[in-house]
Amino acid sequence: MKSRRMGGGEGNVGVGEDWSAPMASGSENEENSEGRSSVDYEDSVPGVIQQYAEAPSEYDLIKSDLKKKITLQKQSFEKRAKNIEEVRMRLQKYKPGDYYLEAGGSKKSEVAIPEVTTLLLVGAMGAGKSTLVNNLIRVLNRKTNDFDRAQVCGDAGENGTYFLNEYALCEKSNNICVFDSRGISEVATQEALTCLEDWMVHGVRHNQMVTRDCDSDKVKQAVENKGRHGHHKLSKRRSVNFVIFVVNALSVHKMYLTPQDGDHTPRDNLRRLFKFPFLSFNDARPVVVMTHGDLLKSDNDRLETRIYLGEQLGVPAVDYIFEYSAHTGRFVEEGDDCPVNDLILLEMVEFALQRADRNLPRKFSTYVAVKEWVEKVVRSCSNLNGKAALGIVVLALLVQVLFAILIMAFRSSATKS
Ligand SMILES: Nc1nc2c(ncn2[C@@H]2O[C@H](COP(=O)(O)OP(=O)(O)OP(=O)(O)O)[C@@H](O)[C@H]2O)c(=O)[nH]1
Ligand SMILES: [Mg+2]
Repeated sequence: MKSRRMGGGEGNVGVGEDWSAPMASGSENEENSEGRSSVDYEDSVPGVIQQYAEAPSEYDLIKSDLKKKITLQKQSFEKRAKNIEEVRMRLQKYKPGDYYLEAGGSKKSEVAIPEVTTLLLVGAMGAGKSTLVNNLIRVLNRKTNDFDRAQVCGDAGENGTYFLNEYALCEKSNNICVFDSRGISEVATQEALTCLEDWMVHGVRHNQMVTRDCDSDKVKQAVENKGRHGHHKLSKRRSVNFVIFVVNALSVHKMYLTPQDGDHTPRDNLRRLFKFPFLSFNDARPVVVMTHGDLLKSDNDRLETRIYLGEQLGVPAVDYIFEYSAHTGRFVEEGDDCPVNDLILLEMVEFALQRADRNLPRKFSTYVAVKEWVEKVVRSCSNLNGKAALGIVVLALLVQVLFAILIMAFRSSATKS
């Protein structure tokens, strides 16, 4: 019986992870609390082990439950596919901040709502990021041709994306944009992480070139020649509001089949990339899109791969991983479209927008900053006694009142002029 440990507990982003060193591979022969490995235990109590071997393990039960849930979810998508138009309309009418939920005493007016909600695509080379952009544009705008905006690389994975590219998802409203990015290879992880950190902290720009130290001189020269116009300096810098993590099901399936003593570097790099803290917004980790599932042999292979991916990334396989088979051609012929696949894409976008809006940063407000400072002073005065405390509290309150008056005066003079 194939028995693997569940990796759900490893999903805490940033908690105890070392970003500079490759992660240790998961060990199935870990020692138990008594210092004995499970193999020793099996040798010493054969009767007990026989019983356990016959009963389904906890892992197998969880896995079969997940398989059931994924199958039910698939049926639900099939049923809801006829209402795809409703979801499409919702997304077309969407405005940044629509899904914001008030919490922690902050009102919507205190939140920095962006002009456009920006989603960043992150994933390995050839994972299907550019194809996903094209499919999103096709589905959201109901296009049957003229939707291949992003340059898709050839089957050999060459000539991929070397520039950050911004695409408006809804042509009419232009309230959601997606950034296609350069794929991340297995060997350049540390450098790629630094680049990602820069995008997540400082924002992204259309046409921004992405070269890496590990690129050959020939590649660097070619990319620099392509980007000679320097157009990106004229483009607006967008803060990333949420991340869509794109994974190729075939490569995950290969990781799944790798024997325990095999090379786990690709799996460790994938986990390391996904758990890179800068990709998360508070506790919200990137939404995962699993592509290329159509190339797996059987439905069971797809299910097992998705469950394994959820386990490795530490996200729920049912609700957090959106599995879709890309439409890879330039035209969609009559009967060639698949509403279930399309609905999966739309719901994935809605999922990303909800998380983007719920994690919007608060606006920087001088008044709020002064108010917080006054509160801090008042709190620290509780240790003092008598006149000194009273004096400091009165002074702090006076500063706050003075600030409020100054702000009001400034606003009224601004409206007059
Ligand atoms: N069968 C199948 N092929 C796909 C799918 N998604 C993408 N492809 C193909 O995979 C290849 C790579 O796709 P791209 O979209 O260029 O991949 P990428 O992630 O943008 O690659 P880089 O720009 O190099 O990082 C192309 O030949 C696509 O047609 C899918 O779901 N199923
Ligand atoms: Mg690409």
